[in-house]
Amino acid sequence: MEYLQGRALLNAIGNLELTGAYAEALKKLGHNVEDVAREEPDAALGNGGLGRLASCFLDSLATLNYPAWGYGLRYKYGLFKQYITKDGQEEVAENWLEMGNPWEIVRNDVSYPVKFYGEVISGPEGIKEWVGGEDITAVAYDVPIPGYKTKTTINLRLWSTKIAPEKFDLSAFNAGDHAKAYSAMKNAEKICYILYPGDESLEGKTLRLKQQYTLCSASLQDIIARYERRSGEFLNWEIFPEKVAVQMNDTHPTLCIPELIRILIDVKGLSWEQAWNITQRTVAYTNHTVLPEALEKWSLELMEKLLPRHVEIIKMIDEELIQTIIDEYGTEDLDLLQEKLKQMRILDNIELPESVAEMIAKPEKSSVEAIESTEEDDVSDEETETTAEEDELEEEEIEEKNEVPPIIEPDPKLPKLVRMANLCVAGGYAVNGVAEIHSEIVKNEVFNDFYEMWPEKFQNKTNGVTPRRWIRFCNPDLSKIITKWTGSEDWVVNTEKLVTLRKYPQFADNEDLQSEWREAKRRNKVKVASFLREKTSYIVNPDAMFDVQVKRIHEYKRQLLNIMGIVYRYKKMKEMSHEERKASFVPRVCIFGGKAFATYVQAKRIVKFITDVGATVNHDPEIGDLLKVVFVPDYNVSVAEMLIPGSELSQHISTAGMEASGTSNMKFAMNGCILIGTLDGANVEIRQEVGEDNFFLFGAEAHEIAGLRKERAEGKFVPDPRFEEVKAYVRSGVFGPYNYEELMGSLEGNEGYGRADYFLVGKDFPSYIECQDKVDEAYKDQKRWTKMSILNTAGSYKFSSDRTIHEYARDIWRIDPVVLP
Ligand code: HBZ
Repeated sequence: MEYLQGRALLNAIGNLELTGAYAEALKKLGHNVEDVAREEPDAALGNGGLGRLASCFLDSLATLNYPAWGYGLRYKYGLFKQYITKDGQEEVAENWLEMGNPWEIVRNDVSYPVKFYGEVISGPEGIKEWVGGEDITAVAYDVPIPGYKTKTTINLRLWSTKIAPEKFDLSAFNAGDHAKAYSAMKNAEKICYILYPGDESLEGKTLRLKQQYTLCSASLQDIIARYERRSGEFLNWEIFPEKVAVQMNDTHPTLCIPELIRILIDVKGLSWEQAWNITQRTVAYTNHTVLPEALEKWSLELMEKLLPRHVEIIKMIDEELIQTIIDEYGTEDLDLLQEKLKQMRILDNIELPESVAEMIAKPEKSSVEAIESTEEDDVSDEETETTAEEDELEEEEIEEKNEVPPIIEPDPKLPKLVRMANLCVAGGYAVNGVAEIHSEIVKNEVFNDFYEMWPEKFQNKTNGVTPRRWIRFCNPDLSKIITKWTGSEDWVVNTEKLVTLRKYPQFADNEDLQSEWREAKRRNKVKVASFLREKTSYIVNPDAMFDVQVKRIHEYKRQLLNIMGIVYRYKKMKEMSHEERKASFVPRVCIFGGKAFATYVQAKRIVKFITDVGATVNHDPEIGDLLKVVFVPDYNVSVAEMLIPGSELSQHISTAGMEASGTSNMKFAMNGCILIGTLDGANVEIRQEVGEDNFFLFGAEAHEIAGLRKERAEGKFVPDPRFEEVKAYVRSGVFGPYNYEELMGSLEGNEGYGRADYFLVGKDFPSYIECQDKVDEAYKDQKRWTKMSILNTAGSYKFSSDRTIHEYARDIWRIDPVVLP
């Protein structure tokens, strides 16, 4: 559903090795290539890491000559533009297509019908037909994705929606009812109007479901049409899974599962058994989140209306799953079986199919029957003369012996839901997490019941990023140094070559390399400084340490921990004399960037807080260049390409266990930034690779979190006095008139403010600020810092998306590269 492509120009000419020639040609026309490149708007058809990962994967797929395509939607408006005003964040629609898009080719000859609503009718021989409803057309727009130093160019096929011409209500138009005539047209077009600005939060909207279904239906029809075309007279559905793999990027395209089944049965005439079997061998699922609120659940009622045939199919998959669970656990231990069904079923809060309900409710021979029959056998006339009291007693005894736990009854007060993640796990042949720690959590917590039943399905595929965009093109100065010291440009495709930079003693400690390295970083910092001045009018000193946290604003990512640490630093500075201050602190520019989901109130408060702290600190004459706090507006791929090369310290400080992987951590490490972070997501593996000495670690570990939250809930947590001091300071009003009560209260678990510091900012605060002292110490020794920086680049080789894609190709898709002659 998402591709966060950013700009295409420099990447395209870079991958085609035409940068020099293109720049020359432009020069003759009186233009500078960088200036021209800046005119291109970002293609922001994604929210954050998940969408950017898909774009990095496309670059690697093309570069490595794998036969693969991306499928997505051509949203007219991408991720919103962010403005920072005195009230915090404001959102404005992003009209990226306004000036036209030279990177797409519309394929008017490639279009498919997509249906919504309507009803299912049974034809002869049980053939189902989905009729009536709303019919739209999905048209293909192809975006070529050139690989690096290869002739392979793969395709990103984006669907745009319109009305089928015969569906235009000409008679309404002729009768003067233009509104009616246009409404079908508008309804079709608006499916692709806007990217849902989701990011780990859920909103079950009909339009979003329509988007998801449009993507799945058009893409599968396209894949199947191509399969049929290529099979010619040898069409054989049984080997479809050997030729096709569909990788679902999170649960957003889950409808691929019932849609593939629908096409195979209703259109191609296969049986249920064949279709279900083929689908289960074709589709695989990548999970990107452990947050329960981000696991998609759709209202059954809404789905039944919009996709009646798919709901029938989903119910059949649910029955298949129930049968598998019964086969696995038997009916002996009904408590266990019921628990498994409750956790694992696709349909939530919906009665069991009758056959199953009966099987569970009445074991082989019910105990009631057994008791009654023995009694009947040896009754004598006398014995039948029992009193009414005795009768009652007997009935109770019988009931007690017939102790069958009640079958999970649906709760009429709760909605009936379809759990998309469960559908993905049941329908897919592989399920993967995106970093080692995350994949363990997926197996042992999020999908533990499924893991116990199907351990062979579960895998890890640690994320990666493309070294083309994220070093070679965004950081030409550093690239030249790497090429010089590793002996060739080979590292751009074989990142293992970066390890050469570790060679001792010539390299990481080598004074020439070190000074070249520092100079490149400084030039990049100067660019950042001028960008900050242009966007925020704050003037920063390029000799200060550039300390950066850029990512979507979310409580679990803990921008709040960062800014509370900054407030602590500021307060300490204010308490010191000028001399003391200068001796104690390394000058820092603290840079934030990231978008908050428009209705995520707490995230928006955090943005407001950061900008307020900046407004106070940056104008404080006592502080001067010792501390600056800058919020970069409208963080996007292009801003990242400029900011990351000019950063020195980068923050990845999520509550342990909550960030699936993170991918900017990899980009920062590649560009010689040192990370401060928790043992979360890919941080764990980055630290392993770059070495413990070259990573600033702090905070509670994932396995401790549940215990810490419990302790907290029981009121046993004693906050650090330094944390109390910071909250009191914020409440005192130093940062302006805004009411910070709610924000500070959320860190205390005050009644009414909710979740008792659910993300454990207070708990990790002391170890965080102590770790920041170590950062200052390390930075004072520039030789040591530069060495750490070089070793981060050297140790980042594993985090190329080329490595990740090779692993998907080998372990999940089972495909080989296809090299063009
Ligand atoms: O996917 C991110 C994870 O938070 C991050 O840890 C990981 O590195 C990255 C790639 O695996 N998840 C997202 O970016 N998620 C979304 O952008 C999103 C978009 C729409 C939604 C839900 C989530 O409806």
